[in-house]
Amino acid sequence: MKLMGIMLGPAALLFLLFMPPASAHTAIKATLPRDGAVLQESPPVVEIEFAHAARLTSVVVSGEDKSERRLEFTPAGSAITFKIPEPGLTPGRNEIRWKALADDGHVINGSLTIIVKPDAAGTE
Ligand SMILES: [Cu+2]
Repeated sequence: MKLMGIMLGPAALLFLLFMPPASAHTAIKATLPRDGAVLQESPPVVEIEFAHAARLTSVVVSGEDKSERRLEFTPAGSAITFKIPEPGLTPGRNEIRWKALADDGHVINGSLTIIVKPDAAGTE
């Protein structure tokens, strides 16, 4: 019986793909109120602070009824900290989703959740 050895060529070398460093763009450093905060009422302002300058391009909020509402924010240009005045959060769970353009040109996005106690007075 003849053994027909099949010689596999030397294993193909794996070349590492060039990966841009993850630190090139920015990320959220802090928000106010913080993600997951439980409040008695909608906050007068929501602040988003990035680790590096970015340009916020879109902020939307969806509440318990899942309908999306676009929120205004300042400033319009590149900044570290953005303010969303009078977000008008509704009782229950509010998910605020943001998109931004980092200074390295990457689109970044994220969300934070703020819960307004459903039994808060003065809601309609
Ligand atoms: Cu980047």
